[in-house]
Amino acid sequence: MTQSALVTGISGQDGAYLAKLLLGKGYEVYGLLPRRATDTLWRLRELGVERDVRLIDGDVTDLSSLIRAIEQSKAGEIYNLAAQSFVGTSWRQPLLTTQVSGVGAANVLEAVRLVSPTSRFYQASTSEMFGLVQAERQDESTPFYPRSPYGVAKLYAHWMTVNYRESFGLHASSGILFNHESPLRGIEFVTRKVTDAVARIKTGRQKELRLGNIDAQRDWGFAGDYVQAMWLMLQQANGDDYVIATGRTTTVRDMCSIAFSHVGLNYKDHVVLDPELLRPAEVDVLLGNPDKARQALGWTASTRLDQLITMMVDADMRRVDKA
Ligand code: NAP
Ligand code: G4F
Repeated sequence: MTQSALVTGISGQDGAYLAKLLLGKGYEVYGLLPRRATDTLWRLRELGVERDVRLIDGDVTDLSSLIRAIEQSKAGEIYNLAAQSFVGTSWRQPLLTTQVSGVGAANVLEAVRLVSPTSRFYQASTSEMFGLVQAERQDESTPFYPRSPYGVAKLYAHWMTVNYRESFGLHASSGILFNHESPLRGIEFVTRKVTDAVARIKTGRQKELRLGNIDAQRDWGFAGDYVQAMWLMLQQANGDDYVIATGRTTTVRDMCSIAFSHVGLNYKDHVVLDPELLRPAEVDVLLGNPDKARQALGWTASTRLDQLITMMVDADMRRVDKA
């Protein structure tokens, strides 16, 4: 029998890669799509799967739409990727971030419990929950210390996932994913902001790139690798929590250097530090320990940062050439 999966956040970076992965495995893929005034399907289109996914009108802040989506899709696997996922915005819209990224996950868990308690559930948790890190390399037992309203909202969603697993026996897993990027990354995130600027500067469309804290360090991987880990978690006998990371960390400054030098430029000639872009509280460094995922899921990150960043610069060069 054909398996079906429901993905919230299907129009986002991970939603698009996950939809493509699941379709390739023969799933019927349903996506929860919130009503927006503009077209949000460009990522599914770029991956060539826009016509293959079945979209259901709904929103994670609206429980009844989630109940309808689970009934309609009859999904055996439910991936909750929906979020207000930009950390910077979470200080300016803390309550919306709480509703979407925190309470939204509780709504999905409730809908699963009420409608389809044997379905398997994935929660998109995040390394932002580690925030002010309490260990040099963060793993599943590292204490959390979120530093943004987004991190706090995600920590609530994480513990609700653990709680529904322990209280109701749901097959519920929390993937604590470290930063992952791709040519489909939103332009507001630092890697894509940099690779887009590199393409514009190289082709004379832009002169400078304004950045905030370039000494921040992140454990960056490729989104295409990370959605495989999501799927693997739901294939296990029981729900659990897993850190998904590369195990290497790099400064924003060094990531810029990789991006600019790929097209023969020096980042020092173009990057301008802008105090307006500093955050009220910063996560200085993230470095994940993915040993559990390697041992239990057989998962490892297969794309190096230089491969990822050059892939993103090349994609942005093609985009600006076409524009
Ligand atoms: P993204 O590109 O920002 O996608 C977020 C998705 O959520 C979009 O499809 C968005 O739709 C949707 N959404 C927003 N509000 C919604 C609502 N009220 N109801 C239903 N859908 C809603 O994020 P991503 O990078 O793919 O990340 C996927 C998930 O993983 C997110 O939960 C994120 O917080 C988490 N995560 C990401 C990373 C990372 O490095 N990428 C790391 C750890 C965890 P619209 O565009 O129409 O608003
Ligand atoms: O690319 P970022 O905005 O990603 P951030 O804040 O680490 O969050 C991303 O990863 C999380 C996982 O750890 C996800 F949960 C979350 O949804 C999102 O996908 O910023 C990365 C670093 C920060 O330290 C930031 O201060 O880059 C620094 N930075 C320096 N200048 C900048 C800029 N970030 C952005 N977005 N824009 C800048 O101009």
